[in-house]
Amino acid sequence: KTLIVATRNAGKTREFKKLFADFGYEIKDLTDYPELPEIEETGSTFEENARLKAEQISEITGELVVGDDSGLCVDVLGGLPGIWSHRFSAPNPTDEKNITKLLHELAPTAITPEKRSAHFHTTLVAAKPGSESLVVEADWNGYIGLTPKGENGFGYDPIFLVDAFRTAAELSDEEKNKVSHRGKALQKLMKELPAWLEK
Ligand code: ITT
Repeated sequence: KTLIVATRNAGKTREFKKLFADFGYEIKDLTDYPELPEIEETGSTFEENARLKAEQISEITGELVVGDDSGLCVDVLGGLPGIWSHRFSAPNPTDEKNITKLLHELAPTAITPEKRSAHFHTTLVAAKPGSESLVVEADWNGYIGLTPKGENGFGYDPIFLVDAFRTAAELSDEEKNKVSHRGKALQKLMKELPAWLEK
C-alpha cells in the first residue's frame, strides 16, 4: 500500500515516515514523482492549501494522498507568517533567511517571553479518488527565542522555544513527533483513516 505525501519538504516527509512506520504504508513524496506538476498554493487558509495539494495530486495519480499545509503563527504579528511561513523571506526563501527576518521583525517587542508567544499549526487533508476528503488539524504552543539554537528538525524549529530551556530543534525526531502540531495531527489522522478508507 502506497501513501503519497504531497510535499517536496524533506523535513515533513521524515516526520511522516517515522509516524507511519507501523501503519503498513509505504510513504512516498513528490520527489519520487518528478513528472508531477508544481501545485500552486493559491488558497487563503491552511485548509484550502492542504486541499489543493492533496486533491490535485490524488486526482492525477489515482492514489491515496495526504497534503500538509503548516506554518508558524506569532501572536504579536497578528498570526504572521502563518500561511506565508515558507515564503516569508521571498523571493528566494531559505530557513535561515526566514528566521533572520522573523527575529528582525520581533526585535522591537519586549524581551519577556510572554510577548513572544506563538504556535505552529498543521492542517492535513487526506484525499482519494471519488470521495470527500478527510481533514484534521493541530497546534503546538510555544515562544519565539532570541537566537537560533539546535540542529534537528527544519524550518523555524531553532527559534521555537518549547520550554524555558529548549527549542524544537533541540528535540529528537521522536520527542518532537510526540508533542508537535504535525505529530498530533498525524495521530488524529491515523485514528480516523481506517473508517474513512472503508467509505
Ligand atoms: P510543501 O508545500 O511542498 O509541503 P512547504 O515547506 O512549502 O512544502 P508549507 O507551504 O506548508 O510547506 O509551509 C510550511 C512552512 O512552515 C515550512 O516551510 C516551515 O518554514 C514552517 N514549518 C511548518 N512546520 C514546521 C515545523 O514542524 N518546524 C519548523 N517549521 C515548520
